[in-house]
Amino acid sequence: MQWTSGPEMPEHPSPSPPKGLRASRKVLPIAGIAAVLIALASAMPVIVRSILGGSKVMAAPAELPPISAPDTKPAEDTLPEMVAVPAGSFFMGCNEQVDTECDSDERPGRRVDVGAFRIDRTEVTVARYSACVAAGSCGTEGLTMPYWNRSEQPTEAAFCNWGHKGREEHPINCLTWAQAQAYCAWAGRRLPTEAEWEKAARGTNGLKYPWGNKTYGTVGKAVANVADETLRRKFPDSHVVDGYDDGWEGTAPVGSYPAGVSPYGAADMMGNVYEWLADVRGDLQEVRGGSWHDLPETARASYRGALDPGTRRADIGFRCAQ
Ligand SMILES: [Ca+2]
Ligand SMILES: [Ca+2]
Repeated sequence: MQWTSGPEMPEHPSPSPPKGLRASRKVLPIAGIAAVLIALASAMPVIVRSILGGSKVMAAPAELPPISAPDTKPAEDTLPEMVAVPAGSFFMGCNEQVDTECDSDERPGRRVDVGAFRIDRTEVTVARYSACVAAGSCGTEGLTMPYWNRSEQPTEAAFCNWGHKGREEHPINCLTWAQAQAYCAWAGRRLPTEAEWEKAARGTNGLKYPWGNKTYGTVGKAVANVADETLRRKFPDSHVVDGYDDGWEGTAPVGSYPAGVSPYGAADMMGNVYEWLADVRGDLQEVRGGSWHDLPETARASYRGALDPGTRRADIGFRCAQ
């Protein structure tokens, strides 16, 4: 297999802030409208009955067609566990006090207000995603074949987790933004905004990483699944964090690094897979967090990436918020 440094994240178009909230509004109304429609549909028989009951003029119809809300929402206890992030401001963007690796699109560092929300403790796994497939609300198209630059990328297909026995607890990857969005909608959730994601990842005080400011290989424990010595043993040309070993050359089962959780207890906010977000940048969709083939400079809490939403890559998955 050809595998050197892996596919690069595309160039960042220059940012046009503020985009976070604008993008989330684009996405949220879909869920909102659906909820209203479902509420209306389920209320309909009651409304009809009360109209009929209150009217002595109108004859009872011979037959009312049954109206029922689509019952696709799964039971809460079958969905990924969530952690709570309280309302309040946090430090977003480049924290120059602790981080000399920032790109221009992370500047300036500033305080941003975010309302209370919850976010999945882990990335959505293959097993969780397959429940949505079984319910008929998620698709499997392309899940075994990476796709970018308008072409399929078979050399990376072995890293796609769908259909691989033993990877049920690994993150679902090789899926488009729309497929991620569909899962969250089915779950009664939504993709996080960029600000929500970053707050969940680094807390309020501008940590460089979820666990603090010490970089990979200096914490004393594996803190995240990035490009490490395990990857280099399998693909000797890989650029990796020298001396750091997290045990996985591709994705790892979610939640494998308790020493690397964020101040709110969210796991794998750095590494394993990048995560699709609600926010857009021009025609591109934001992703965050770095992955199993990233080096430390791109697996930092404030690092930003954006991709064509139709991209399917083995280093991109997602988690939902609410
Ligand atoms: Ca690794
Ligand atoms: Ca991640």
